[in-house]
Amino acid sequence: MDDVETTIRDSDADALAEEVRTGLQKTPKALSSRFFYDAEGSRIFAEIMRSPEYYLTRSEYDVLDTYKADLLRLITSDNRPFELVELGAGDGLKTKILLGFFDSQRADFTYAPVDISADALEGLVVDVRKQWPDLPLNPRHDDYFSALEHLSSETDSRKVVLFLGSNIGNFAPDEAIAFYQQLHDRLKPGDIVLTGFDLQKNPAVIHAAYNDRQGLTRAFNLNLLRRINRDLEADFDLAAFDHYETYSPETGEARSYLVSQKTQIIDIRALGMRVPFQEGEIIHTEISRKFNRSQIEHLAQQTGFSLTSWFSDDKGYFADVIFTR
Ligand code: AVJ
Repeated sequence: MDDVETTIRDSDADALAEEVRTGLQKTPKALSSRFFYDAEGSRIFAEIMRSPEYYLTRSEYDVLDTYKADLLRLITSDNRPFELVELGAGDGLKTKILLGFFDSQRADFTYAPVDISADALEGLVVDVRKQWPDLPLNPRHDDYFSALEHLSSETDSRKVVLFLGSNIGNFAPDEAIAFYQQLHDRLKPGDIVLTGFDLQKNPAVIHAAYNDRQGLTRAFNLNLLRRINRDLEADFDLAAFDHYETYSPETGEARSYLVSQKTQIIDIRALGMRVPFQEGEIIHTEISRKFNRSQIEHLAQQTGFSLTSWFSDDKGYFADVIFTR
C-alpha cells in the first residue's frame, strides 16, 4: 500500500510539472483545477463548503437528506447487493448521510471512495472506519478516468456511481460527454449513476458563491501558486496575484482566474523555466459549469443513459439526478 501510495504521489508530481510546463506557455495561460487539491487546498475547500455564500453543499445535503429513503428504494429495487463507487469523494460530508441511512436500514453494500487528494481520502477512510466499522471499504487514490478502468472488473453486485457536488461542472461540455460515454461502456445494464448538478439560477447568487466575503475562494485559487512554489521550486509572490471570478448567465460558466498585478518574471527552477507576465495578464484556473434541465436530459440521451429520477431542493438550486444504464 505504501509503495502504491508513493507511486501515485510521484505521478501526481509529474502531472503537475507537465501541466505547468504546457499551461504557462499557452495564450492565454491556463492551469487545470484538478491541481487545487493538495492538503491545504482540500482544507480550504472544506471551509468554502461551510461558508454562507457557497450554497451548493447545503442544497445538495438537503436533497440527499430529504430523498435518502427514495434513493435506497431505487438502488435496491433489484434485490441485489450494491457497490457505491464515489468519484471525487473529498471529505464525504454528503455521502455520510447516505452511508448512515443505508447502514441503519441494514442495506447490503460496499463503499469505494475515489479521490485525487490522498489527504482528503485518508481523512475520509479514518472517519468511515470509526463511524461504521463493519462497512466494507475499498478506497482508491486515483483520478476519475483511471478509476473508471477498474469499474468493470468486479462481481455481480449492482454498481452505483456517485458523482456528487457538481464536480461535473469542472468538465468542458465535450469532456462531460466523453466521461459519461466511458461510464456507459464500463457499466452493465441496470447499473446507476447519481450525479449532483448545480443548476442555473439568479446569476448574483452564483457570483457570490465564488466571491465570498471571507476570501476563501481567493485563498483556494491562490493556493495553486503556493503548491507550484513548493513542488516545483517556483518563486510566485502570492501578493502580486489577484483572484478574479466571472459568471456568465448566457453560457452557465463560472470561470476563475489568477491575475498578475504587475509586469514580472517567475522563475520555476524544477522546470528550468522563466515565465513572463504582463500587468493584468491572467491564468485561467477553473470552470464551474451550471446546468439547466434540458442540458442534463441531453447529456443522458447523448451517452446512452436513461434519466430515471430527478431530485432537487425547494429553491431549485441543485439537482441529484439518476441515470440508469
Ligand atoms: C468541487 C469543483 C464542485 O466548482 O464549485 C469551489 C470547486 N471552486 N469554489 C466548484 C470550487 C471554487 C467546486 N467543485
